[in-house]
Amino acid sequence: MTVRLGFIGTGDLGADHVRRCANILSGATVSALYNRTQSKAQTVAEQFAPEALVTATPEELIESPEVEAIVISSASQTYEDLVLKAIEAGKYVFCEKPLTTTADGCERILHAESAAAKRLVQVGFMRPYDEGYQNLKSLLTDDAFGPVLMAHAAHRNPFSGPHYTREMLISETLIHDINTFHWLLGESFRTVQVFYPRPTSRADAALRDPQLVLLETSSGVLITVEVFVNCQFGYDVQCALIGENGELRLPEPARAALRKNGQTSVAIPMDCKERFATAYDRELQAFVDGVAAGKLTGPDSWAGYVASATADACIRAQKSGQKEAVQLIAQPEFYRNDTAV
Ligand code: ISE
Repeated sequence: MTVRLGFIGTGDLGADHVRRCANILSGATVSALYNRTQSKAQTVAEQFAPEALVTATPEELIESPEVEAIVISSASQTYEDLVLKAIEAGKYVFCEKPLTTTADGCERILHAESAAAKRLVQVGFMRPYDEGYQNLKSLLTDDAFGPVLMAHAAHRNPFSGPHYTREMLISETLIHDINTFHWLLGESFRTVQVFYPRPTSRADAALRDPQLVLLETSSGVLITVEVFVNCQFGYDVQCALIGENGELRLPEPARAALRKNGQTSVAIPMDCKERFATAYDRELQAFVDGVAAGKLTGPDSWAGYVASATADACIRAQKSGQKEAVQLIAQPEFYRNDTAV
């Protein structure tokens, strides 16, 4: 069976997902494309899927009989409306993170999906598909490690575009770390606090880059996350967990070390597409396989909701300078037995 995919948003990451579908994934084909600037969708179609339909609106794509399942990588503000429309059309939908820009929007998706009585949504958190993170998770669940007490993480980008705002350090960047710890530890968060260290002079002062976020989980694990989106040197993701019996560290991506002129050097990836290339392949393959099997796996709308509700609390904490409580609704029954990655 070949799953016919429609792609909404063919910008940087969206075009990369189209390429992935055309060249790497098995069991899927690119059947339609939509982009706000239509010529961009046409260019991507010419490059990877000349037969694909280029639609004038996202609704036309969602409703097209040529499209069995939808991949959304447009601007984050458009996700809620598009995911709700896909659910209404009864179609499976893969939506990039954040599922919605605030927790309210995620709640509407939770209601719509539970009312449809069928899991239709997979959220594009790719780290659970990364081999290093999977290795961390399996060692963590090994009894020998003992309970986790603390964790330290860093999420660094070389540069942020001029469009980046102070809130986006949370809603677009930290959101990955929130989901990562939710998934790794299997618990959500109680409180959050945001600290502003001395800012870098290499970014707009209004951004307040970098930021240090303190997350406290329901069982009391304390997690520090450094978010630094203009670190200059590379796309760098670090994670260490400290347990009663030891420490676990995320491995660096495998890269050969060059010894030359009295120095050793190892390349650092420069963006997420490079750092998580294989994880992106695997998350989209899982989506295609889930659609073909009629049963999605991977990050669900509940994971999207927990991440957005925690991000909302962090944005409140950015403004208040205080510790803020994370307010979560009770987990609907519908999501309790979902298959995580
Ligand atoms: C971007 O949207 C991503 O998802 C990247 O993984 C993250 O590092 C970056 O900060 C975001 O802007």
